[in-house]
Amino acid sequence: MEFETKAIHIGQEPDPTTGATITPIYQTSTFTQDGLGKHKGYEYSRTGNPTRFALETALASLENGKYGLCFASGLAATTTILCLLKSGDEIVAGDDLYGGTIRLFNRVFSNFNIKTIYVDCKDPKNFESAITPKTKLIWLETPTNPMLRLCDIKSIGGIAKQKKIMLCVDNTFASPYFQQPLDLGADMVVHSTTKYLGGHSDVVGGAIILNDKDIYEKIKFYQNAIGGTPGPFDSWLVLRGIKTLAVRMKKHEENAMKVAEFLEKHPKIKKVNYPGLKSHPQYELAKKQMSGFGGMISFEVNGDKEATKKIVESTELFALAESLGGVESLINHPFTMTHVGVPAEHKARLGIVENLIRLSVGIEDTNDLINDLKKALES
Ligand code: P1T
Repeated sequence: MEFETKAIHIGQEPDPTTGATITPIYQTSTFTQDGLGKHKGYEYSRTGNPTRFALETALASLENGKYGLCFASGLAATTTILCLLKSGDEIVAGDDLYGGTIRLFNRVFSNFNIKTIYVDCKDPKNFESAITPKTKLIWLETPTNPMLRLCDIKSIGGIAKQKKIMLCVDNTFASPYFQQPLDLGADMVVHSTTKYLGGHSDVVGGAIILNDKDIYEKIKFYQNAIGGTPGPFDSWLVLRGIKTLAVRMKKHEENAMKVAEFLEKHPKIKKVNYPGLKSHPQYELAKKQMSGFGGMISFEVNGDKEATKKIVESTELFALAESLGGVESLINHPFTMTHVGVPAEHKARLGIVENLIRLSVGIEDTNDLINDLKKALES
């Protein structure tokens, strides 16, 4: 079955009790049992809920995975994976990650004596060199937030397998429509479903998809034991979102490509980061491991913080907001917004400078978006 069909049908068969074509929102915290030890598969909604289960099943199929597990946010999903580790263990992570993920590694899990070593994510050899006998997990995002760099999943997956270390890929930026990390050798995929999967900026959620039964059993235990699960309505919103993921991603990409080309030619722009541009240093890798380049762009403006501030405050269609992946276009200043908590030297090393702007290109009319940016750049 092809991606578009799976997104609409897998896990979403007509409701067995009523025939409802669309998966109902089972807005209940608990399930009445027929007798002691006799129930219809559900007991309590933290442990399991039919609307959430439909979403978990659908997401597993979209990532070509056997198992899916959903969470109340992307960070709740990440937290649950990190609970597989023990005090003294180490994580080797790509250096360019969502600021909240870095905050979780540096300021929460470090308190439990779990150390994260960040490496330049562009070269797989850097992951290999940083591995020690204590390394239990390799963590990466690709494309990265906000620099749009790539990590070679297949090569890093080979290193992880050889060293018997788990590899987790945050696939939020590409979405499963453009990239399927499990097929490239990752052990786990994590998503902020808040983004492209939900697709409408109206829900916060997360997911983990994987193939290994033992790791699945452990994470499922932690999902219930820790309790960072999404409610039925939030699960339903993401389920509705993924039905149109394929058509949305095509338009996000079409718009982003044209916006990136426009920005690259503009005299006020110093540098554009978009994996679909031939000028991107990892363009060949992008073509190899992704089936499309996505809707995220970042760029450096010629000029100082004030010039940058003026641009992000002048767009009318691009809303100045955190988050990404919704149908509407957003503009973000990583230095003071999404990546504000990243230590200064870490930001400097990555190039998260004061004149860096990030765009989540929506699915509005292409020319309207370009005109909006043109006006803001000339303001
Ligand atoms: O916000 P939440 O659903 O908890 O997801 C966290 C997260 C995880 N991974 C990536 C790649 C992300 O981009 C995010 C959240 N990012 C933003 C809010 C942002 O504006 O970049």
